[in-house]
Order: sequence, then C-alpha cells, then structure tokens
Amino acid sequence: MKHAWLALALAACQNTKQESPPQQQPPQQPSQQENSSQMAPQPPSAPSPGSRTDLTNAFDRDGGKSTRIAVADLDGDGDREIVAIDAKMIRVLDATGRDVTSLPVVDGIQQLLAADLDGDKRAELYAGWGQTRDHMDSVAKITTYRFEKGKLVEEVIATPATSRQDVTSLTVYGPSELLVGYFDSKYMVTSMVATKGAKGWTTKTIASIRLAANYARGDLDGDGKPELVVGRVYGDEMGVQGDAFVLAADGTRKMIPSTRGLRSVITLDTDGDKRAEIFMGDGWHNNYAKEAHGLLTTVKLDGTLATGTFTSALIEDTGQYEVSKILPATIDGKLALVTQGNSFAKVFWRDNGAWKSLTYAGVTRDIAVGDLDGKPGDEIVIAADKSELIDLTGALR
Ligand SMILES: [Ca+2]
Ligand SMILES: [Ca+2]
Ligand SMILES: [Ca+2]
Ligand SMILES: [Ca+2]
Repeated sequence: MKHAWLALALAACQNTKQESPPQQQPPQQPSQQENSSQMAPQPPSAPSPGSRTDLTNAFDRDGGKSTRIAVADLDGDGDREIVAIDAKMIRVLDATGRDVTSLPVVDGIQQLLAADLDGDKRAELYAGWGQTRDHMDSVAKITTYRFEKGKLVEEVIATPATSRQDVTSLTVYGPSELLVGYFDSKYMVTSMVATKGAKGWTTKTIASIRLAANYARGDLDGDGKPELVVGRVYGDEMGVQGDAFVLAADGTRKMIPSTRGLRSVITLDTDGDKRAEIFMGDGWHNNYAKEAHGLLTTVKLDGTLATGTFTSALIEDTGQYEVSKILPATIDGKLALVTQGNSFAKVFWRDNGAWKSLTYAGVTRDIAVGDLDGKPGDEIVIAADKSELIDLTGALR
C-alpha cells in the first residue's frame, strides 16, 4: 500500500489540475479491460521463481520499512554489501542480511545510487533527500557516503534552493560526475552535474525542463562521447503527454520515438556494437488508472546523431500502468533487464533474438541487483511486504 501511496502522491505532485489523476487509490493489479472486463479484479499473484532468502526482518525494523535499497561493494573487498534506507536509518548489511553498520537518517529518502565515481574501486552511496510522508519538513539535499573504517561517512554535495523539495533522479554522468535531477519549482526539473574535485564538490546546471524527471547517459552513436537522454511523464505544456529526447549541450532536442510519457529510462549496449540502445518504461498517460500501459520499449539509433534515425521496438506491454525502474544484470549467463512496476516486477532477456520475460515479484518498494553469493551472475534484492534476495539461476528458460 505504501507503493500505491507513493505513486499517487508522485502523480498528484507532478500533475497540474488538467493533468490530475483521479483522486482515488490506483489499482494494485493490471487493468483487465481488454479481454476480461467481466472478471472480478484479482489480487496480484505473488510469483516466486528461483531460490529465495527472506530479508524482511533485515529491512523492516522498529515499525519502519526500507523504501530505497542498493547492492554494492562499499569496502572494496570484492564482496558486495546490501544498503537499505528507511525513515530512520541507513543500514549496511552483508550479503546474508547481517548488520555491518548504520547511520541515522534525518530527511526523507527519495533517490539512492551506488557507484564508484572517484575510481578507488570502492562504491560510494549517493542519496537524494526531500519531502516524504515521514519527513514533511525536509529540504532537497544531495549527499554521498563513503565506507571508512567500518562506518559510513557523510558528505553533502548540494542543497539546491527550491520551492519543491523533490529529487527526481541520480545518474552516473562521467568519471567523478553525478547527474542530479531535482524540481526547482512546482513543474520544472533542473538537471545539474555535480563534480568531485580536489577541493570538494562543485555543481553546474545543464537545463531546467518541465517535468524532466528521468535521465540516462550513453553513447548512442558510437563516437566515444556519451549522449544525455531525457524521459518525462508530461510535455512542455499543460495537458501534453510526455516524451523522450536526446538533449544536446546547446539545449537542442532530438526526439526519440515513444508511446507518450516515460517513467524510467536506461541506456545499455546489449548487442555489442559499441552503441548503446535505449530501454524505456513508456506508455504513461495522465489518466493512468484507465489509459496508461506499462510498456518496455527499446530504441536504437541508426547513423549519426545529427542525421540518423531511431528505430523503436516494443519488448512487452507488461499489463500494468508503469514500468518504474530498469536495471541491467547478468543472470544465467544472459544479459538481462530487471524491472519494477506498480503491480509486479519482471526480468527480461533475449533468447535467439526474441525477448522473453519472467515475473519474479509482485508489488515492490524498490529493487536492486548485484552478485551477492560469489557465484557467477547477479542476484536480485527486493524491498517489499516480503523483502527477499532472489537467485534466478536456472529460471530464465
Ligand atoms: Ca564489500
Ligand atoms: Ca569509490
Ligand atoms: Ca555519442
Ligand atoms: Ca551470483
């Protein structure tokens, strides 16, 4: 129910009056209007493929529930840790869910990214804080945590001045560079690059674009320089559906074909041609309970950025209203896309050129991937009513 509340609150916050979703709880299961309108709604099934380890007691403590999680090697010993953040604590756990260290939380956690931006072979945590139900007085803030002598050490990267306390995204931009998306006013999202230098962090604004919440960075045309992909739920004007585009340094946009708005986007070279494809969770609609489709779509650029064209292919209509997160992983020796949606979570992989999918969980608060057992391949961690470590080895058939 927390996820439903978050989705509703997010949609409500991001909407104008004209774009407002119905003021009701969104459905917890995929809409069934297409072929079974007479069927009573079914509760989401709770599929549980693979071998699973319960992490609920590790993630949910003292009445709190972890809403953001990550998997990364924070101390550089080659074994990954699990990070879980709730309204009161950041917890670092080992791969089996045992406590390593923790740090009290004073703000509302919105975004969490684990990445080694400083190149010391140890991942840092990057966190975007702002107003949440548990922290209504929080202001927008970006912090980083490094793991030092068994403890987390915090450093503030930026506290952007804004009237809306809402960090929308954290993305690796380049070596020592973090891309931050945050609302600078009710509808406008600033994209800002934070750079770690010898004297600490400096920031530089790229753009302020209406509702541009989602970003991805990848070399789409194979010229060795990464492009910046922007995806958003709504367009430049009130009542205009969302879109996706490549944002050039001079602010010009090359539109990327999509079905209306995006709730998530990543870039990843899955065919080995040194050019990244775009994977997007598109199909958003302002009347999301009735009209939105949680699509997973792939787009490839043929030719150069200046003159080339995008080719788009639908991977799947997942039968829910959004695909809210997409993570690359290697599972069973296959390159896979691990996704989160509002009703269920699916993993996608290619089999002889065709995409296949498997539902691995129902409603989740967050998902993360990484190798946690030391055996080849990534495992999936979910924060949910039943939080789990999921090993899908042998399940992608
Ligand atoms: Ca470690
Ligand atoms: Ca590092
Ligand atoms: Ca490029
Ligand atoms: Ca593994």
